[in-house]
Amino acid sequence: MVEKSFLQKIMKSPERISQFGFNKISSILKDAKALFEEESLILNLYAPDSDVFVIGDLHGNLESLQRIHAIIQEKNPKYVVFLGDIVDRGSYQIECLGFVLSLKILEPDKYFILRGNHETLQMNKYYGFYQDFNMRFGQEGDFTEILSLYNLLPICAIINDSTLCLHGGIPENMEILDQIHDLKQKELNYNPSGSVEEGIFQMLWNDPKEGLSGFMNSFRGEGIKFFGGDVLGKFLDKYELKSVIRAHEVFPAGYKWFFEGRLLSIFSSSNYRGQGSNVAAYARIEGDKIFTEIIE
Ligand SMILES: [Mn+2]
Repeated sequence: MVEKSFLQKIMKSPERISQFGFNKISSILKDAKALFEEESLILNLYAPDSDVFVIGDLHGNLESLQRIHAIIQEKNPKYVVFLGDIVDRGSYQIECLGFVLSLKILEPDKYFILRGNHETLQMNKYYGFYQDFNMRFGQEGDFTEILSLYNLLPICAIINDSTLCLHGGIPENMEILDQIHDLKQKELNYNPSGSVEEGIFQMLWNDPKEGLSGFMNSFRGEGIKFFGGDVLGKFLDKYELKSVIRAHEVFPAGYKWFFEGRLLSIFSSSNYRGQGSNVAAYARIEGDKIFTEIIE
């Protein structure tokens, strides 16, 4: 077990995390994995009388994460759900991952971390976390410990039996929530059409598109789809849900509503495409209602 005082030190000065060496990171990963092993791929969280915060992509933006943390300290929601894409791209990737995992270990019943499309080896090799990690920890670093953590992360969370939270969107495989209900872990290396893996893959990658009926191929790559309001409606009806909160796309205001308020897209890393390009936002759930909050 990693000492609480060490986790608190990381929360206080996360920029120092890689100075402590990989052994310390490894002990954090181990403790976090023990917690994720207890969670299913679908989380069910109930907080009818208090707030739930939902946080979008961070992509190594430590400043945004620290601002969010200050707001959490002040407002004290019952649960905080991160929608994934903690790493890649930004300057403080291992710092953000270490910070978020420290939150989880210190308060496991308050903080929940879902998997994003960047919580995979392929994306980390393409967008920098793999190289950044190896540069910082050299020979002693073992990236497989990061990958095994990814495979334990939940895919979605249902808040108050009403709001589905996930990174990307609705998959073509409408049975997916029934199929993954009792699963605790899933490697995402193989995704033939119609499989559970393909369904999860699309939940991490798909994007909403106004005016579209059904699904259509996305420019993002093979197997990735846009989904329209009609299929979102079918999915919500099937599982008796009211709305979706997702991340995965940046908007200047930090958020965007789709499909007459049935889907909210949020992004929690500010200045993602350079200074002034976007503000960061998060979602606040109160019962079955969703509000957007700006971080700065
Ligand atoms: Mn993403």
